[in-house]
Amino acid sequence: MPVKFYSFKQALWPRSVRLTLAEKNITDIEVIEVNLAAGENFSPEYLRINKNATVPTLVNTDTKQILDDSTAITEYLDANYPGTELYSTSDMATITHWIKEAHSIDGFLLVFSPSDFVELEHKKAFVEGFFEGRVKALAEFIQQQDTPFYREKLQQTNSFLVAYKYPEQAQPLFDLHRAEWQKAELFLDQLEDQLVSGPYVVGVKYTAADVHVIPLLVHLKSIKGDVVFSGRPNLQQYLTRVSSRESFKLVYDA
Ligand SMILES: N[C@@H](CCC(=O)N[C@@H](CS)C(=O)NCC(=O)O)C(=O)O
Repeated sequence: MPVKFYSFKQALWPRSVRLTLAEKNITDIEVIEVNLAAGENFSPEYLRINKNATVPTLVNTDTKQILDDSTAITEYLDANYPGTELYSTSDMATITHWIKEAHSIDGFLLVFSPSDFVELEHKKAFVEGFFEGRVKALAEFIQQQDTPFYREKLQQTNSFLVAYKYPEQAQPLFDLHRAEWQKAELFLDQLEDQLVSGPYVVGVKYTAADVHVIPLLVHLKSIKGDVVFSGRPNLQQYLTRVSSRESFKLVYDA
């Protein structure tokens, strides 16, 4: 298959692409798992197709086209494959607005940092386990090729690990987490208002805005639990509604 989709099942933004594939019933794309926990995204081979070392990436080996961002990929898939239209021109401005809003929240920071000592204890084993393979991979790649990018990634990873190892030094990470969570709460409040007219983000039609908002919503719920829905009944109903779709089941139950 000439089109290859580099993904990681547990990661946030590849899920927008996976929802798109499912909604449009696209099956002739090869899915390649890039294990972020093992630092596979930092390999020199992967950096050649995605200099940011992120998933998702879409590569068309026939045309040599490479897309290294989930928004660009969902746009491309919608424009180039038949099936349900996810970007309707009449709603484009609203769709683009909600996609941008969803991507302005730092899902990486929220999942890997704690907001306080209780969360720190709660997340410690998971974060240390996830980062272990990443640190090992980065150290190995640095030996092969000592680049500022690798050094920066290693330093960033270590700054998280230091906070878990020495909680008395964790306050700066608590502050970063709380500021980001405040931003996320604002996003959730705005989405709650937007969903008054529902049933989907942009109105009566399920669009690319849903394809990007849903993974963020599920991600935030997995980090913070039902507090995400506290005082936000529209959001709760929305998630119940979209989770009954086949695309959601394919992405989240598989
Ligand atoms: N703007 C990018 C963001 C992609 C992104 O941040 N992906 C995360 C996973 S959800 C990643 O690959 N992180 C790399 C890492 O953990 O080192 C997009 O929408 O594709």
